Amino acid sequence: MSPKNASNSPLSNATVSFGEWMTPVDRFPNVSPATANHHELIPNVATIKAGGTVNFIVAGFHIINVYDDGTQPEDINTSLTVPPTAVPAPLLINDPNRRIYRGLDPSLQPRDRVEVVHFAKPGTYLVICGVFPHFVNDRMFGFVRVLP
Ligand SMILES: [Cu+2]
Repeated sequence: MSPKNASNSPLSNATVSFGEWMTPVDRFPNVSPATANHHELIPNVATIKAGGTVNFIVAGFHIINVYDDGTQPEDINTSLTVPPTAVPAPLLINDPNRRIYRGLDPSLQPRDRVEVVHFAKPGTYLVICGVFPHFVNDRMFGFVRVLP
């Protein structure tokens, strides 16, 4: 069986921590305190090869939005929003221009989950958290660099 695309390359995938639980914190038995969540993508720039994937490990109340090659944070129209399905929760940024992936509505999800995103073409892709105050106030974004 021959490997396809980047599936056997060392850069076939990367893991990005999409929000992090601070320490010390006690989450037992099922507690996710918003004040104990760090709003950052780590690493801030992930590198893979075309045809590879990024495993976004989401910790906290976050929504993944991926924008096409070359999009910058300033290009995002933050006046376009959508309310989360389950309220009360902060508004979610909903700028569809050049958006190639929008993740699950966090208001319907547990506070810890994984979303796996495939990148077919080379480029530099902006990844933002669409939770309004996370992106606007905390600048919660990063990039995926996809090599040929
Ligand atoms: Cu967030």
